[in-house]
Parts: sequence; C-alpha cells; structure tokens
Amino acid sequence: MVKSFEGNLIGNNKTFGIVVSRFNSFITKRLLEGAQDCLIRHGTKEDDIDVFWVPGACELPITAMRLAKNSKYNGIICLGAVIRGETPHFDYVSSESAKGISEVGLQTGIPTIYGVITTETLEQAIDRAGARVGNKGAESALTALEMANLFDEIK
Ligand code: INI
Repeated sequence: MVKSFEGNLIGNNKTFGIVVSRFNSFITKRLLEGAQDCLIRHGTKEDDIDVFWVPGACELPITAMRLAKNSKYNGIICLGAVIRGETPHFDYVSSESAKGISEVGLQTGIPTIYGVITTETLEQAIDRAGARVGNKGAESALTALEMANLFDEIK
C-alpha cells in the first residue's frame, strides 16, 4: 500500500525562530504580525516564538544559519521586503537572500522558510503585507508549521 505523508498545521509543542529585516520596516512589521498571529492561532505558545531583528534582507541567511545550528527550533521563518523602486541593489539583494535562505535549510535540515517580498513598487509590497494579496508573513508561518510537522512524521 502506498503511504502518503503530509504535515498538519498544529503548532502545539513547536518552537519557531523568526528573523526579520528592519529595512522597509513599514512592511516587515506587518509580515511579522502576520507570522506571529498565524503561529499563535495554530497553537504555538508565545514563549515558543523568538524574534530576531537584522538590518536588511542580506543578513537574514547568516542569522537563520546561526539559529538553525543551535537546534532549538522546529522551523525558522525569514521575513523581509526588497522593493525595486530606485535601488540598483535590488537584483543582488533579492537573489543573495533567496539563495542564502535556501542554503540554510539544505545544510542544516531545519525547515527555513523564505518569507521575503520582492516587488517593483511599494504598493505591491503593501498588497502582500496584509492588504489585497494576503500576508506573506502568515503564509510563511503556515509553511513552517506544515514542514515542522512533516519532518516529525519522517523521523
Ligand atoms: N535590504 C532589504 O531588506 N531590502 C531592500 O530593498 C534593500 N535595498 O534595496 O538595498 C536592502 N538593502 C540592505 C541589505 O540587505 C544589507 O542590509 C546591507 O547591504 C548591509 O549588508
């Protein structure tokens, strides 16, 4: 018989680290609210959520790596906002943070979730931070819950 595994979204007895970028904090504060609210609604205790602020999206991977290596967390959620606007750094910042965050998960085996909004405009970022197109922080928290529970089943 085929056995099929899928993580549930129950947050009891799960510990999460959230790394959040201060750059574009107008947006990232909303992503953080969305992520925390989602975890708590799914049963994670406030005391089991630790939040770490970093300067920008480029600092998310190294901080997530540090957390992943201390093995306290069932999942790590990285939150940031990279908005093209006028900045020539957009492509560099967005690709380095995406590659780095993915690398943390691959190297440590701890689900490390990419919750970085990359948009052309501030308005598009607002849309993804709790306005018209949902909240990427909350979506990332759901992904972290599902992956943390799936990995329990694989154990
Ligand atoms: N960091 C962001 O999180 N978002 C951005 O849009 C951004 N831009 O546009 O430059 C950004 N830059 C800072 C970067 O993440 C680092 O903090 C900085 O380069 C120091 O390492």
